[in-house]
Amino acid sequence: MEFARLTSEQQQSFDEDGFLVVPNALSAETVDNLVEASDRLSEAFSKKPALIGRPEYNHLDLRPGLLREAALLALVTSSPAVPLVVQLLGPNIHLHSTALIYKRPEHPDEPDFRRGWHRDIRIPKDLGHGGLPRVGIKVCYCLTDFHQPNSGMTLMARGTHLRTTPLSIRKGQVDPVDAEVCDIKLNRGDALFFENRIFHTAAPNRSNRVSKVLIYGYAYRWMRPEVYLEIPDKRFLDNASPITRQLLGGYRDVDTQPWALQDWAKRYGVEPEPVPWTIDIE
Ligand SMILES: O=C(O)CCC(=O)C(=O)O
Repeated sequence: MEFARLTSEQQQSFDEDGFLVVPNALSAETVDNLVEASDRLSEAFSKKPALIGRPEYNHLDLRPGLLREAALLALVTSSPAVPLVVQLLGPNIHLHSTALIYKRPEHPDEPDFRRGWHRDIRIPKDLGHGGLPRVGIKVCYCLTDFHQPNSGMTLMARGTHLRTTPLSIRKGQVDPVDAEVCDIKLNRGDALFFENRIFHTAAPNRSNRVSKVLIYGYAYRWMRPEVYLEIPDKRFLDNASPITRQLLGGYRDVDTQPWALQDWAKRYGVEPEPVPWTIDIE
């Protein structure tokens, strides 16, 4: 996996905002290959005619089976995005989730489908909103341009990863009054990183083209991957590169060191400070 260094500006922006735009994370040729593979996976959806007044039929959120496509499997170790994730979270990570999201244009009068502000992985349901840890990062790869507002990109509430209270939404409205809602302008090939604590929501596509993204989530290895994630078989993993093997859960347990990414991080001088169990005192 080719090295890309996380800049101090990127680190600061991610720490402050809870999200980060990585321009040109994918080459034009890679996007073409991903679109071709994604269109194959979404063929049944695309063949169905759009249904007026039924936004749930005009929106695909496909999670299982993505890694059966070679181009989507290769994306698991994509550079520069994954090297940046390794520097933000550290090397003890694996792939936690995958999603292919297509949104057909929605009529302006239709209600927002799947609009719902949330934090990922449901951690606050158990621990509350205060003092939450950063345990995962999703990388949203744009397969189409998102140049106009309301063109289907996931909305982010800037800085809310540090919030200790729920968002306040006025009755009858859909967006918070006490947070800055960001509908980020992105190009095909850009990646939007967002961490598990940031409040975000699906938003409708009011443009005149289908919006397409792939979202890959990485999290610490002590977090169980989503159940739908079909890991390629043992023979594949045994022959895969060490980093692919680690990211796809090829190690026996969490007590096994994350050798592949640990070595990689050491090689490029980006390994995190060690955290000892004990310290010597006089
Ligand atoms: O469909 C979307 O844009 C929202 C995606 C989302 O909320 C998520 O991946 O957690």
